[in-house]
Amino acid sequence: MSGIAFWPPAASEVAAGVDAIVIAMLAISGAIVLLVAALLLGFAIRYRRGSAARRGELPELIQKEVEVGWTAATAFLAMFLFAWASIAVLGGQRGDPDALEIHILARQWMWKARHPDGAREIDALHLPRGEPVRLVMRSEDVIHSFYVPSFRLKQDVLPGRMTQLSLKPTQTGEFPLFCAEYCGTLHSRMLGKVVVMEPEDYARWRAAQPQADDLAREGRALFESVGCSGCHAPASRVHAPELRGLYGRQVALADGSVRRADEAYLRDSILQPRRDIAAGYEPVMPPFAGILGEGELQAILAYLMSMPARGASPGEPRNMSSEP
Ligand code: HEC
Ligand SMILES: [Cu+2]
Repeated sequence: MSGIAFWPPAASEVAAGVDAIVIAMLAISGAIVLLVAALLLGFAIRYRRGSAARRGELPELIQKEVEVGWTAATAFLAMFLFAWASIAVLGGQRGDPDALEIHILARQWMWKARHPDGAREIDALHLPRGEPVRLVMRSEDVIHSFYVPSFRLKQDVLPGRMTQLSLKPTQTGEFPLFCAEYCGTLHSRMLGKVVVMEPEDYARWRAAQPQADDLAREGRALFESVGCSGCHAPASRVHAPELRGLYGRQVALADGSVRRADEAYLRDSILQPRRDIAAGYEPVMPPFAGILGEGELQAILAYLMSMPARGASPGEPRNMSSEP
């Protein structure tokens, strides 16, 4: 990519709205600059040395009215812009439950993406046009910021905390992806591209990618090497729950509540097992927060999510058939 695109294409659903706000703010700021410059010039001429203009104290009343007037007007203007921008930006973040969920892992200095069936890519992100997408983002090290100017969207990516970005691409093509938070020596090279394709092309692209197997396989090796299997393997002497087919199931907890074992539940169960104890088990599992890196955790999660329940219903996406 060469040069700077001062007005990149508007390629997401919120882009046109954001542009309208930018133009309105430019127009308002421009009008204020003109007004101030004109007054400055006018007063400089009128009150130049030796002119006959009247000088001295302003009448008290006029002074007060002008003061109240401009304070109220600018406060109103600021609140109006605040409301307008909030509605435009937050409206797009309400999130669609059926959105395509893609995981983004940022690290010094690359962007990694993982698609629902496990297809992975680095410094590139393929998206289908016209479909709602939710990016679930985490950082493995420092704070990064996911920024796609053509989408008019930017979101910080933090270590130890998940952030989300909902969007809907509206144009096919390739759009640059930047890191917009200084994150070390090669920050300026933390670049990628977003490739928006027609939904059929995206489906074809995804099907052609190597699937989750490699990530899940990595997770399976970790499952043994960090000691999970010592308790969770069927033959273990520790009384620990069966993890096969856990993903997506309803889980009864010791406090009497029931939760769906989604990815967030699995993640919490590994990092902070004392928070949600499975009913009928002792809270003997050690917390793995600070022990597993984000990448390792994602591999283990991919492994857990890839294990089908015995007699799993078809239709559930499962992509690893091998036994634990
Ligand atoms: C010392 C034995 C032990 C080790 C080691 C261990 N676990 Fe556990 N795990 C348990 C027990 C007991 C429970 C049930 C009580 C609870 O929910 O904390 C459990 C619960 C879980 C759950 C929630 C299951 C459910 O039905 O709600 C998950 C997921 C899990 N472990 C994954 C792992 C992973 C991944 C590792 C390795 C990083 C691991 N465990 C290491 C003993 C262990
Ligand atoms: Cu960065």
